[in-house]
Amino acid sequence: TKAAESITFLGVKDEIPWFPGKISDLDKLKQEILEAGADLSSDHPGFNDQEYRNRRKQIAQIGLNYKHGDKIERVKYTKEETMAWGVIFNKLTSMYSKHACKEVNYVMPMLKNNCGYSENHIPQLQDIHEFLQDTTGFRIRPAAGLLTSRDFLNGLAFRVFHSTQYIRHHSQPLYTPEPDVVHELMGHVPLFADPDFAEFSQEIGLASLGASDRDISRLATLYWFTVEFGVCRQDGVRKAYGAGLLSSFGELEHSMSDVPDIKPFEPDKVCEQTYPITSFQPLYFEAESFERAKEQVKNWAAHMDRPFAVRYNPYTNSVEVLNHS
Ligand code: TIH
Ligand code: FE2
Repeated sequence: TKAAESITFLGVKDEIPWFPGKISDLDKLKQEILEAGADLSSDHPGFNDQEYRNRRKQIAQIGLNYKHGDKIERVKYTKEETMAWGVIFNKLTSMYSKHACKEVNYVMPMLKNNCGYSENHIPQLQDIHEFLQDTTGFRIRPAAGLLTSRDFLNGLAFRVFHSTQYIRHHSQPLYTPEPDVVHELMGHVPLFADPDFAEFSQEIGLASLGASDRDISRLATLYWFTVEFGVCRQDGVRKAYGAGLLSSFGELEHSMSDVPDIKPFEPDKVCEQTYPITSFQPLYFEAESFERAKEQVKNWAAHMDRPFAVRYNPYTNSVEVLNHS
């Protein structure tokens, strides 16, 4: 990430970090393809599998070449990859009726009908992109690898979701510490088709534009405890809406048990909470509804240390900067 927090010197605010002003500016974001040691650390199941590592490099190339407006290249997934998907797909969908929020259960049949979701087929990003365009206007961009929190959140301001395209190593389908196509397609995609959730996600994105490093880290934490690991209460019962829960049958079960701590979703507290990234979460925050959570995040963002406000122009897919002093 670029600059430090904005500093006031002789009354002049400067050092506002660069941010994308129009949707095609997202082509300028740097995507890291991490090499072993960074992404595939030695305890990763793919670390010693040279074939797996080459495969990931090959798929990452699609993200590296991608420019705004391109069609997303289709991946010819192997038999082994499709089988791994099928095992997880069946297990997860069998748990959704009981543990997933109602929005996910409403959208799943549409994904089967429109995007080829099935146990025998790994859905393609381009088909999902077209479906989301028709439902909430969300877009998918294939990502070569990890983006910084700032870049990733900035994408959400434009209703753009950066998605990985490779699949987890088949030896450990239950849980993986990094995003993969199962996590994106089972975890994130259903909710990006929900209008309230789409707005909620964009709200976090807009708050991240030109934010200080400190606020970016707070927003990334808010994102973590909602979009990734959020639970909510529906008809008096705890349900999962976080993608990290919906894509991991190990953690989905864990989050619905009485093992973890559950606290109410309050942005002021949530944004300062620390969390582990390679194991099940010991604590989840429970939202009342996406609509309410969106209002809460909006109010929180209004008090951020940022010398301007932004407004999204959906006709031009660009950001208007307001009252910049
Ligand atoms: N742990 C999730 C899974 O096994 O599907 C993946 C991730 C969630 C959040 C970051 S990576
Ligand atoms: Fe995710």
